[in-house]
Amino acid sequence: MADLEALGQAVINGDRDEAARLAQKAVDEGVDPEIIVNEGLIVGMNEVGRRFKANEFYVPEVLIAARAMHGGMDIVKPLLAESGIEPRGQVLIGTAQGDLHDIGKNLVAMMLEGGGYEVIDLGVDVSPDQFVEAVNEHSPNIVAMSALLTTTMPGMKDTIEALDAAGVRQQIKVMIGGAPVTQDYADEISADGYAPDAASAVDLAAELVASS
Ligand code: B1M
Repeated sequence: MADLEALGQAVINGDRDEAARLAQKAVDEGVDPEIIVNEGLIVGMNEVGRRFKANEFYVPEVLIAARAMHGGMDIVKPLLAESGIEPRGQVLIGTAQGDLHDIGKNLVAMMLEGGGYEVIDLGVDVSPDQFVEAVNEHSPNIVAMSALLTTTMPGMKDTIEALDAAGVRQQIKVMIGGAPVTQDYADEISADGYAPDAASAVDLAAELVASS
């Protein structure tokens, strides 16, 4: 019988092969793909987020767990697409213009995927115009920006202003983060939310989607 608890545990253990094997086994046994994701993969990734917040897990463990989650998702994703199951929301993510630091951004993206969001990753050094263009193309729920340099933080403000000027600011929520970023800065530039770490970013995304 499909063991979704073991699937979640394989994610926590960062065992990609085991996660893929258990996901395939559940699929073969006819378990609903949404249940495999919600009661196996996401449960595992939520626990990873909790341990990361509690300083029981560090960046390497989270990255390895995210890789295992992807191993399971690779099996289930085509079935989810076929069955037309909607993700919890769509997030457009990138680092602020001029910023090449992507480790934190990648962690946030992986945790969001683990939390059931569809993530479109624009990569690093994303200009305000590129964010606007991508919003027009994808109509996401959330635009998420990461900055690690004090000198690139203004790129977040410029992006919010560009979204405003393009007339799309009201249709999306903006969340920001990164080591030098604070709640005060988020308030100052009228972002909708700030998260201090990747696990909190998932909680914030849920709040923002619920309030949109
Ligand atoms: Co650079 N770097 N770096 N660097 N680098 C820092 C950030 C720095 C603090 C080092 C220092 O001087 N002590 C300093 C910034 C000073 C400042 O502005 N305050 C600095 C500098 C100055 C530079 C260069 C200018 C150096 C130079 O060339 N003279 C240059 C700039 C390049 C550029 O971006 N244009 C540069 C280059 C680089 C490397 C390319 C060598 C490399 C980046 C590799 C890569 O990312 N692919 C690098 C690295 C690795 C660092 C340090 C060592 C580590 C950053 C990191 O990955 N942390 C960093 C010093 C340090 O922090 N000890 C440093 C781990 C990561 C998991 O944390 O990104 O904070 P973080 O993400 C966290 C949270 O912040 C949050 O969640 C994550 C997980 O919990 N979070 C979000 C992040 N984004 C979020 C978004 C959200 C929500 C939460 O919502 C959307």
